[in-house]
Amino acid sequence: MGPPPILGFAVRLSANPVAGTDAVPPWSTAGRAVPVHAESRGAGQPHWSGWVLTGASGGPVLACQDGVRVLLAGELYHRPALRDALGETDGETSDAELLLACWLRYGRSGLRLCNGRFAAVVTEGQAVVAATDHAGTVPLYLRCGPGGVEIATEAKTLAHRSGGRAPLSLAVSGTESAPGFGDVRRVRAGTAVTLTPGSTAATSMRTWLPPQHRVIVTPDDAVRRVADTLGEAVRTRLGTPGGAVTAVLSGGIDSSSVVALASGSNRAVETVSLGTDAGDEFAAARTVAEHVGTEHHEFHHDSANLVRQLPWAVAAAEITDAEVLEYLLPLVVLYRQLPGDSRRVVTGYGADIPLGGMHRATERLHSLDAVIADDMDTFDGLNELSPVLGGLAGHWTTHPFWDRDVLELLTSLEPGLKRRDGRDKWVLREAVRELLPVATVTRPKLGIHEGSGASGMWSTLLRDAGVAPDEIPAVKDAMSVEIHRRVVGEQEPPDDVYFDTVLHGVLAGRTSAVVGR
Ligand code: IOT
Ligand code: MG
Repeated sequence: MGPPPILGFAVRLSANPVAGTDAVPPWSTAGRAVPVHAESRGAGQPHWSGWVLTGASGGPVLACQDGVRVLLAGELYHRPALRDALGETDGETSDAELLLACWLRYGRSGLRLCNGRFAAVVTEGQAVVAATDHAGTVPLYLRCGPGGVEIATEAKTLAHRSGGRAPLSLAVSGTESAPGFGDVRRVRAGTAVTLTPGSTAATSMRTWLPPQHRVIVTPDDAVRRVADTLGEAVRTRLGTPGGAVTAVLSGGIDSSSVVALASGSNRAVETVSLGTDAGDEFAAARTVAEHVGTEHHEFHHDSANLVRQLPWAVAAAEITDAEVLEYLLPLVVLYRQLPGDSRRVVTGYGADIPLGGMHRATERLHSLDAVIADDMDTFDGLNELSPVLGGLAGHWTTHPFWDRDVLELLTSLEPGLKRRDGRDKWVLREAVRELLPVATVTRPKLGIHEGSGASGMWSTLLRDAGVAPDEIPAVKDAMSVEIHRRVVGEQEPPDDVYFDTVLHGVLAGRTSAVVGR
């Protein structure tokens, strides 16, 4: 199994039937667009229209029963347990059908049961519910208007339709305004928003919150729990038995753990690493690939050319945060370079957030936990785990460290299990010690933006254009905002947006702002 049946959607739910079908939305995800159309069956039920993006072939787009309709992009990861709880005996049930069964039994609360990587729309009676998974790993956007409510997995498909309309100043419960648009709202992580077409009134329900408490368990117990929970999360992300899996491997402890656990499931795993003239981690990745026995490939890239692909990263992530874009850019470049399409890709992304891995200089435990709590409070909206990052090259990515059970466990472990014996991410390193070479288990963290030279090269290009060192962060931010305006707001193809043109435009704007002051 490669990608799941549905990768994304842009649908409209309206009180009155909609004539005809709009043009295919300008999404970045590669896939086949299939129209969705479902007429109301009375009782004020909304009409559905719009498009879904399919990866694999076949299958109905909407799951329907007893007046409830479910659209689900992405996938669930605890199907056997969910099937048991629902008394489902049919092993072939699709994830949309499982969510439907869950809804019929538990109502909206059924969303609280789901551990997956998904965005969903459910209609029942007059109500329209837009829901994200626990961590909002499939971004979900909506816009309410007099004609109904539009819901989509890419903001640009809604910006496309706003046609310069004045922003509505409404604050829909459970949503935040999406960067760059007045009237497009992003559904928060772990949230289900209930709306009625034609009305701006909404209610929201949280389906998950990051744990605030910390648990004390013995080191042995913690190590065992991490090994079991992470092993299960990797196993459930590998797709159908025998299917091919690709892992993006840096040779750091996070991605190496995923590779070792994936290979342990009797699975042929292909590992891929990206490096540039400005830096690479090839030797570390090769050590792991040889130890575990994967088919391994290295992708060499020119660092200046890598940075010039920034518009692709902005189009995929739909964010304006330059620091986060530096993390995502090398991955987007790597996904675009992978031969073939429809790969199932596992990553080690996100492990550093609950384990405090980005804060290796933080000496004292009490501040380690403070930064972990802060990172767990602020991830929402950064879209670091968005499927569009790989989806623009036709691949489906999934992130075992942000599995609901793994994330909850790692976040809640007391910080002394994360920093221990002078080592960061101690509990994870111990959990996979037997599976990996000693050099990998003890290897200090190197961020992807450092390892690939992406952030250094972006700075170099700015310095070469005359930007003073203390101005670099502000110029990176301004460039990100301008690229976002063009590729998301105006839906320009990323290849039509030149890095150097944007840079010179930003610098000219800054000069005139200073002169005009
Ligand atoms: P890093 O942890 O270095 O990389 C994330 C994942 O990208 C790795 O686990 C690996 O699967 C893949 N990867 C990294 N480098 C390469 C490479 N050269 N070739 C192939 N694959 C590679 C930033 C970071 O340091 O990435 N990510 C942090 C979180 C950032 C902070 N965000 C936040 N506070 N909201 C992380 O937790 O992964
Ligand atoms: Mg990492």
